[in-house]
Amino acid sequence: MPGPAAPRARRAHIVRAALSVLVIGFFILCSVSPEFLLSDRRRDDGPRLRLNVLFIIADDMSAKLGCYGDPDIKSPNIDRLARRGTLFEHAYCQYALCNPSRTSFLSGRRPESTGVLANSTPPRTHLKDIDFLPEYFHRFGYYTLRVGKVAHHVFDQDLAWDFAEDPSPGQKADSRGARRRQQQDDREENDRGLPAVEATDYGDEGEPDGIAARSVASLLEQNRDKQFFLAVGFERPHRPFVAPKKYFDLYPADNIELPNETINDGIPDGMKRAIIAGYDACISFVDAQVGVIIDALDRLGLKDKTVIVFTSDHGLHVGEHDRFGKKQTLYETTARVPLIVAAPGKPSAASRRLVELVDLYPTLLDLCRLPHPVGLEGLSFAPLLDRSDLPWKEAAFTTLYRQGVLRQSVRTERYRYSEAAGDRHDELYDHFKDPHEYYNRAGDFNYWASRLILTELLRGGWQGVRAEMLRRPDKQFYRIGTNASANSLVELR
Ligand SMILES: [Ca+2]
Repeated sequence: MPGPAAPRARRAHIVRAALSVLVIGFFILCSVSPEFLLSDRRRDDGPRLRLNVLFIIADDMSAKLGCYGDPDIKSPNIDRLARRGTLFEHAYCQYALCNPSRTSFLSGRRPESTGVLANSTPPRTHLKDIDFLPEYFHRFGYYTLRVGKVAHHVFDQDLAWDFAEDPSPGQKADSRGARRRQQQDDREENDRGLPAVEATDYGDEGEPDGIAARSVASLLEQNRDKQFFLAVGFERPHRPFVAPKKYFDLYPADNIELPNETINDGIPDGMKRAIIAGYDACISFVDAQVGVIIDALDRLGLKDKTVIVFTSDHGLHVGEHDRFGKKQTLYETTARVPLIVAAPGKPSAASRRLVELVDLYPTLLDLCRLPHPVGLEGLSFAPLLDRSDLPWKEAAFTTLYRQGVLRQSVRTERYRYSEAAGDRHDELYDHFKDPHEYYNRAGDFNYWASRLILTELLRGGWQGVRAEMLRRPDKQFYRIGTNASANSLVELR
């Protein structure tokens, strides 16, 4: 008679056999293809395998860089970032002022929806329940870090981050720097609104942006094994135009060429040249800080795990249209921004397609394989990172609210058209013939048909452009508005 030990022996045999199968199977799997395991986990969207995000934002930086074809600007670090990613030649902000622009791209919504049209309006005034970009990434297990000005600085606390730091020379460097800068800020008020300019005798590490870049390098090292979303906002080239002297040495003021449109406005030419030189020096200074961050990322082996974005909240007039240190216009100078996106595995390219800062939110979600929340008003341009010349949306929109009047501007491949409610002061510029926007064609009979099309394009707004893009990938024709009749098909270009 078999005792009670027999079933136990059978069970033990079965368990041993099952374990053997599992172990042998595991080794077969590993020997065939270690990547198989990796790809399998990728199919599961394993959170550990999602890409990190490094989001670098400059303040008031026009697309005035070597990689954008400016032969006078020294920007070797941003240029090399452009060579390893996609440089967008026609990227536009939604509002040429800090807080409205930043609130827009951080919320993924346009200024008309955020209701934030001034620097004094808190970002959540009309958006209480939404996730801003870092908050959404946090929901999916990302460790979110902020260094410097990402939202408009007085409202940076309104967005939730896992870690936040505001570099200040008063904390880590010689306090003379902070005092001197304050004096410059005060001087701005007494100087016809012109930006103060000063070359300092500090090293990069004594300036706020230098501190920020080195802090980011350190944070990358500390968090290299985490899945992170790290945003760094530089203070420059926003006024006052202050940077270490070595960057001013790159731009002798006597060599600065004034834009053609400068007029006799009582400001001495020498002062104008000094302001332009100061702005250019600040661009090169920020470029060097970008280099510090990119070098750290590469040194830490994070290049193949991290999406890098470089952009600015809007551009700045520094001589163009005879404005010095001015934003809040709807000219190309302020609406256009530098934008570079470098993602692992994507080719190096330059894209002439129209993209908008409001597109960044869904684009980053796509690159990190996160779902889209409802309410986003941009369009992911992730496909352009694979094919930079894909047919794309026909128009970009920028808004401005001043003195009680809402002005809106639409940019197509060829034209910029801006108008205010009530059809006052319309402006139409033909970028094929007039890239500096010297000649307003709004009243020119030769442009009446184009103006009609652009007016309707502005009326249809971003929804009309997006709807049409999804329906008509061939892009030969544009259907005016969203509810247009069949005979409203018009050739746009
Ligand atoms: Ca700004």
